[in-house]
Amino acid sequence: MVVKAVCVLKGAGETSGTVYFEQENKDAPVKLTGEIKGLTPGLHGFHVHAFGDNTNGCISAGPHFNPHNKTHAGPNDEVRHVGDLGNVTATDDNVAKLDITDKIISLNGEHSIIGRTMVIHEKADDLGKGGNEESAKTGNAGGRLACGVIGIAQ
Ligand SMILES: [Cu+2]
Ligand SMILES: [Zn+2]
Repeated sequence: MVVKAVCVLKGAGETSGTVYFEQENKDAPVKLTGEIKGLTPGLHGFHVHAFGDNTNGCISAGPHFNPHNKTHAGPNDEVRHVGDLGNVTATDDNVAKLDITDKIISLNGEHSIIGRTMVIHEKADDLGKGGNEESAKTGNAGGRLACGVIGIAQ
């Protein structure tokens, strides 16, 4: 069983960060901690994308991790992509401190995010409530500022 995972976020610009994941048992929620710096103050979409591929930068990570072919939404919605973790908030010091607990992603089993990519976005995720086609796919979160592959940690 995987208990801890880690992801180092890097991009073409100034945004970078580290995300730590912890799951006490395979049915427990996953706790995310860590921080992302180099963000404009405010909300930024934060998702698990399908592929652990950064060959052409963050774009190679593909769409949101969505093994059940659902529509995009927020982390507290019943129908959502597995990878939909909503937004993180950067404060005036351009840093977002992560404190997320999620019951859908897992470090184990069919919802495992190991080997996939975390992406931090340019803009806020509208959580599927934007009223247009793109909202139901990406939440209109815009460009990919930084990303990293999620790996097993010690
Ligand atoms: Cu994303
Ligand atoms: Zn999504």
